Amino acid sequence: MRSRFSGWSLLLGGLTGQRGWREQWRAATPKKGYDALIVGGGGHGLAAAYYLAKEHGIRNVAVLEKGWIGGGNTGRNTTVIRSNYLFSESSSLYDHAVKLWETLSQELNYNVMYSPRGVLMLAHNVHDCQVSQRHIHANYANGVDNEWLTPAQAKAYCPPLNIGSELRYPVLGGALQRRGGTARHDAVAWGYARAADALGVDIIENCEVTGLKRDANGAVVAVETNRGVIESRRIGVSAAGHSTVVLQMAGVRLPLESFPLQALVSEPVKPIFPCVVMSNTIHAYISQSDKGELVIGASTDAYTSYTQRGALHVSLHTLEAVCELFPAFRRMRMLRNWGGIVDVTPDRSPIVAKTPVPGLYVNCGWGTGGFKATPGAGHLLAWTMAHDAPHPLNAAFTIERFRDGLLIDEAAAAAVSH
Ligand code: FAD
Ligand code: PYC
Repeated sequence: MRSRFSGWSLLLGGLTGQRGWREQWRAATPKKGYDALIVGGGGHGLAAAYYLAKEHGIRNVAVLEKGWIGGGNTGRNTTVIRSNYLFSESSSLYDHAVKLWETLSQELNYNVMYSPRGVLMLAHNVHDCQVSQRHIHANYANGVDNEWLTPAQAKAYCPPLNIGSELRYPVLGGALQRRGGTARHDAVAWGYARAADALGVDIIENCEVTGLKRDANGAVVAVETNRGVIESRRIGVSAAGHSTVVLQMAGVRLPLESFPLQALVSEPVKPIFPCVVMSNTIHAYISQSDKGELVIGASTDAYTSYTQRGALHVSLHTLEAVCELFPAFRRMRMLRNWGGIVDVTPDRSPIVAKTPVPGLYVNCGWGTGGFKATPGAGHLLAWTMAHDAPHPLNAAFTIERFRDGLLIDEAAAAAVSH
């Protein structure tokens, strides 16, 4: 064990805002070279480093993070976990992650508070009902749980839900994935970071990658950073929201756009909300955290941006929808709101793949839905980097699918309107 800190110091540091454990990460001075580098210290990048060390014996690894670990989308999302996607490629990919979630706390010896409390996706019109049924049948065929609830059954599952006929968008039913749920986002970053560190991985914060160096054959050989040049012939980029910027450093163009996505939390209250409810049609999703806050998310802003904030009217629109669906929450006060930057592909499916540049790999394009994928994305990126070839589960999620027209169109399953 080489771990430089205990779980308690991580937890207390995070909760109290003390910088103690972060100082210790920063103390990890980059070495001249590594067997593998990961650009981006979000959950995906940290998980990839952990699995490289744990499952592939590649331990001379560094994670380079321009800010602090988990400070990107990993620490900004609403933690919805589910695998009820339409196409076989997608539901297999996301279900791989759900299976890893089920034992992740034991795997990392760190409580990530995975809570399979059920994700209920509401239907408000005939189109929604048909799309939901199609997903349910497709999921059933792929061995992924998903079931139809009538309005009365939905109300029984989630008592605060208003199923009255006076609603502008009445609840006509919903698709319930019982294995879906939530987890604690910062614990996921810390759990992977601590476990990777214990296996010898260097986690280097305040280290922004500003360039990618290539040899005469075009292969990557190093990254340029604000802390100097760091050599490696195996580099995985997992820099959600900024993937195009980093890949462009090696001349690789990605079909991605970056959008703000916002969320907010209420004042904490006693347990009142038993599950996760999502409504794509009226742009709201809601759950309750273990601290008691209602966790509420909106749709993406309409414009591209790298600012980690969004327009207020988008959140207000979401709150109107929440108040209509859950009238009991009308008088609650909101504590804080924030935004993240998500990178979105034309087919709303991710890219986890080799790039045309030898030694360079990318994990991106998870859009509004990559938190749920964290263990799976890290696992598959590590596999792809270790074998210089994709795992069967991410074989379809290439960059070339956009050239070849082999899209995996999950716009409806994304569940958050883009
Ligand atoms: P991040 O955590 O963003 O990590 C990428 C890291 O790369 C960042 O820390 C960044 O600082 C770093 N980086 C960038 N450029 C560089 C560079 N040049 N050098 C070094 N480091 C760099 N998904 C769900 O499944 N369920 C949800 O409920 C959900 N809700 C969401 C709600 C909101 C408001 C937002 C914003 C997102 C939501 N998502 C959700 C999406 C999810 O958060 C992301 O898909 C996921 O967290 C991506 O994880 P990551 O580790 O790839 O990215
Ligand atoms: O992908 O389930 C999801 C999601 C919920 C909120 C944002 N994304």
